Amino acid sequence: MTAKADSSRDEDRQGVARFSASVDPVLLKEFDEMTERLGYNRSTAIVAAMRNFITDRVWEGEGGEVVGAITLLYDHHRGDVTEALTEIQHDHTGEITTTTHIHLDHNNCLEIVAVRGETQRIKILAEKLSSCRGVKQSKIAILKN
Ligand code: NI
Repeated sequence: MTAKADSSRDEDRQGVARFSASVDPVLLKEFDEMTERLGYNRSTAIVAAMRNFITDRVWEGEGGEVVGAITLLYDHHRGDVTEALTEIQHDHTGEITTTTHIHLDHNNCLEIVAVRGETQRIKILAEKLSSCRGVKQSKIAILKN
């Protein structure tokens, strides 16, 4: 996936900046289908995505203490994912306040890892958990404490 905004902006209209971007056409098709399904136009959806990106990532660049949750969906039959996730969590007892495990169905598990700690440590933990082989989806929701 590549998304690259270039610097050619047209700010003729008061309060509106225009820009062009290069994206994977398959991604653009998916994006347009989703925006249409949700009843947005492309500009409104891009604005929402930009705001979410800023809100979701602002904590990463600021340092200090953060709090939040790392949510993971995985199939516990796949490889040693359960053991790997447990191992990672045992290496981060200083940052993890609670872990809730929900057996969703025969295969799938949902794990919500509540965290509190220094930005860089949380970033490392979130990266390790979400990139663990066997994790199908992950969502990192971190807030500035
Ligand atoms: Ni389970």
